[in-house]
Amino acid sequence: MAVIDIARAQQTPETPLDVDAIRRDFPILAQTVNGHPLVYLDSAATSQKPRQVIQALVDYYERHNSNIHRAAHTLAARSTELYERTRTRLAGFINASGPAEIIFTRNTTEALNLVAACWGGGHIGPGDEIVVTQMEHHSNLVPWQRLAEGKGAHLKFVPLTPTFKFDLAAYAELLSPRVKLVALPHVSNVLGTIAPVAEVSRLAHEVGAVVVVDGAQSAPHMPVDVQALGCDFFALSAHKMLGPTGVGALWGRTALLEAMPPFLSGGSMIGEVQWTKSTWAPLPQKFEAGTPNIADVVAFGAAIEYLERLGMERVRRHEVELMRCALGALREAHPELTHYGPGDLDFRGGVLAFNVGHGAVHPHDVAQLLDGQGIAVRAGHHCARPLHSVMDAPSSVRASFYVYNTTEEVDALSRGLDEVKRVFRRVIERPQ
Ligand code: 7TS
Repeated sequence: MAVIDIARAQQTPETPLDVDAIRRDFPILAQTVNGHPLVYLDSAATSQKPRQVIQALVDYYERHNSNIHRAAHTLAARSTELYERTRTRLAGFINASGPAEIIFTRNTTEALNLVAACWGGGHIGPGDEIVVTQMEHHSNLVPWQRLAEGKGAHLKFVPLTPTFKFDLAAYAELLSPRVKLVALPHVSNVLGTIAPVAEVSRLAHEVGAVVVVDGAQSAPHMPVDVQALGCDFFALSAHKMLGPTGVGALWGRTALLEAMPPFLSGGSMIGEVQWTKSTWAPLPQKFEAGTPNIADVVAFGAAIEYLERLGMERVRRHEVELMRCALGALREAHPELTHYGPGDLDFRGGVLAFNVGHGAVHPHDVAQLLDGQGIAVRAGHHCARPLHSVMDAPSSVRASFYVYNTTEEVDALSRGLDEVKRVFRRVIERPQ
């Protein structure tokens, strides 16, 4: 008999998340740090994991562990089925055409490197152009730098508008038949800027370029539909979306993936092997050489299931409300902060980067004082060094929100910044 989840059946995208119930699923949050309740505001670096994901990992090792796609025994069949179930679930989660379009990797970084090596290797030549943005994480910049350097191609950068949005008009100006590839983050890990990917894809396709989306900061936080986005490749990391570390995925269009050579080679990715030559397995095995991270892929399935149960529209709404609350509270109580990122929340994910006293207080000092109050934020360049030159700051403090964060935690951040202001009062008040 089907079990009807009444709470879920009554849930609409407007129903707020039950954050108290969610927090009970995250054992790590129920601790004190430096004598204060932990306030975890670093989910853009990595999210915490619910019991359901941790339990899936334990269950896998206690009951199912075996290598996949090989032996005929029961455990092997079961672990293969569990591993492939995550692929199917992820395909549904991002609306891929089918599970064969999902390639498991170690993380977003590896997924992007796969595209650079296997698509870029065959399609980029001397004089070609690769368009990226000014807000790249290094993972969506360095692989394209290396590809361009190796092939005699050129990188072009889409600028940001003065309000830290993706400059669509400047992007359109950069496009020409020389552009073979456009790579961009769906959501910036520093500014929170949401890029207009559907429009970017449409314009890129008009000049025959493929579009690679770094979805590390969007897939965890908002509904993602790769068909609606119109892109050609989409990369993500499980560890930022309630799943374990060590697993990521690349989605690509079937025709593109089929035409690409393998990334790594060896076991599991072959069709026929002779002494001097081999053929390749069909998708997706062609891109999954060797024994993959089976247990973590299985547990990633539990993370996707958890997010699906919450509903991604509700996740997005929750973060918009937290951002609204945070920007309001901090602007009022802390005029000494410089904020980076769009003020318009329709164009902004749950990422809040700032500096104190125009950067007079070093971000590491801010983070350390906040840590003393149990508040975890990240300080530094957040793997986006060139972007910081556009922000006119060598580094910044970043608070980032997720499903388990509360408005009380936003208040705690504001109180924590009171302490920063108290300690550094003289530095902050010094004329710039
Ligand atoms: N792209 C973006 C936009 C990211 O935010 C990150 C990780 C990556 C790519 C790379 O992901 P990985 O899983 O391959 O490492 N961002 C961060 C961050 O902002 N703080 O720590 C990691």
